[in-house]
Amino acid sequence: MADKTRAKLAVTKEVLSYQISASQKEIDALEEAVIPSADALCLLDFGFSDFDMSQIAMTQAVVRMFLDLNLPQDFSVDYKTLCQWVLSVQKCYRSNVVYHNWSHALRTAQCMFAMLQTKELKSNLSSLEVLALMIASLCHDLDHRGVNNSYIERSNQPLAQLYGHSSLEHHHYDMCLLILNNPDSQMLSSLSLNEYRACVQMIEKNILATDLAIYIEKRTKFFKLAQSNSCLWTDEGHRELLRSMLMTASDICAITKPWPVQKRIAELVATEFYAQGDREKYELNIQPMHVMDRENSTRLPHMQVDYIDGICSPLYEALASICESWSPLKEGCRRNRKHWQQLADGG
Ligand code: 5BB
Ligand code: ZN
Repeated sequence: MADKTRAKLAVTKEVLSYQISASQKEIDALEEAVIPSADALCLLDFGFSDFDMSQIAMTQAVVRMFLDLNLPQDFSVDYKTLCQWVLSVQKCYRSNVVYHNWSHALRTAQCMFAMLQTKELKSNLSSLEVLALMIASLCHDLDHRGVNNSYIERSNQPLAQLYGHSSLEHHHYDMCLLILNNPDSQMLSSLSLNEYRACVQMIEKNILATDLAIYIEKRTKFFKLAQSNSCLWTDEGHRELLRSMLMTASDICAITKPWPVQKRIAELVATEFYAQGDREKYELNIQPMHVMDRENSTRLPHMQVDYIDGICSPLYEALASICESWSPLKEGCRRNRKHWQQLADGG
């Protein structure tokens, strides 16, 4: 048997053992609940944080975002199916993973929602694009194991043999489709075949775009486009590029949050990184990357400054130049850089 077939079987077997539907009790509770408004849940606020939210409020927040974007109406999604889909997605995030868990998924979807509710995107994106962006942002890290692609490749897991690159992101997309094809949570069942194809194709591209390596590859073109002030909306290639950048901007939005929130999330990222570093040292007997080695934990503020300068700021600056309403993201990032720089300087 070819290696690839063997790998596919191993991954499929693992995935088939998952119980992806929520319990009837949870489904009834969400379906019968009165969903608070976007204002009450702070869903339009770029400073949104889920730290004080209950599990049930978090699922209600997702339902509220879909309702306010008119998605159930536009695509004839019945309410029960929407509720079951949200609960299944929540269930397929691992709660023992400290950063890449359901909270991160919700924060990503909320940032996407807040961006989608600005007039530039409201008037220029199609309803189908909005649907694909919301599904992708909530599903983009499904079944994350708290380790990165490099670990998966080096530990020789079946997942690494399936796809040549972006192993994890391909898996997140596969999980997303698994949930969308499950009879209980078939949100896209009323779409025409053409709409369905276009939608899952966009979802796939959106999820794959959250691989940081892909972002680095694509961003130069986007920055040039943003600088040139040329029209983004007429060319499908440009639209796809913008959708990718919106995905990354939402994925890394923790860096734009009020300082206490940013500090807490950075500690979660560090905890996950060091856990991977420990596994590399003690299970794989290899020297972990600098950022994943807990020996370097005093360098964390420095690393965050480098992360902001190298990855985050350029993106939020380009986005703010396209849409003034997104400048709070840029400003939040700038404020956090000051805090990290101060800590790096020993204050
Ligand atoms: C990011 C790219 N990586 C392959 C090497 C390290 N860099 S980094 O120097 O920009 C960097 C980013 C270093 C340390 C970091 O966190 C230390 C706790 C971070 C960092 N990344 N900080 C954050 O607050 C966040 Br949020 C992130 C994103 C974490 C998820 C990224 C997972 C992508 C896997 C390739
Ligand atoms: Zn993510």
